[in-house]
Amino acid sequence: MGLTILIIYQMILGWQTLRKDLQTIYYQKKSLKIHAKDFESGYLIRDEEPYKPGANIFFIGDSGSNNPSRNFLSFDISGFSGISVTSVEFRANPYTTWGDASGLFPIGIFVADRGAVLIYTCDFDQSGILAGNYSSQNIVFSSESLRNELTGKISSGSSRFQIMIYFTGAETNSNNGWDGYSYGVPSANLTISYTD
Ligand SMILES: [Ca+2]
Repeated sequence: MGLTILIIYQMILGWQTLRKDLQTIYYQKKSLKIHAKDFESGYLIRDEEPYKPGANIFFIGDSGSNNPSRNFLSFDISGFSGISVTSVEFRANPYTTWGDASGLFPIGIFVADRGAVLIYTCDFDQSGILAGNYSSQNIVFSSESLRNELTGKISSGSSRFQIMIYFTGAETNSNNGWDGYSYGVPSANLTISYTD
């Protein structure tokens, strides 16, 4: 009797393991990597520089006139409907260092929504939802908030997922010099892990 129960128990265990393996294979995580779109991505400097379409760079820092920059990165998520995002990682690197921006950290990473358009000077004051703060210029960032915002944009059928990024510790270090980090727009990317 005891032996029969043991055999049945082990058969159930075996089936459960098999089922788990099958589930893992069937719902295997997939991932894709998308890069920020030129012409919808770049930087603005307050009261100073208008957006330069096609410049293909962005700059987290302050200017020689002590004005802060803000950066707008646009990702094309059209065609992603129906996927279930399990995680998303935002990366921006490598970078070029200008001056010393150590007093300006952290970097705030926000989700903003301008749509599939060029950047205008008035976008500088656009509001966004804070996805988190990051304390290195070598940005490898993920958060539950970022994932939730991306999920929301995909669910609502939005064609774009847009990130606004700038120093939030201090706007400027008031030293009349450029301090910060510049990046190529294509270096900004999202790795999206999902199931479908
Ligand atoms: Ca400065």
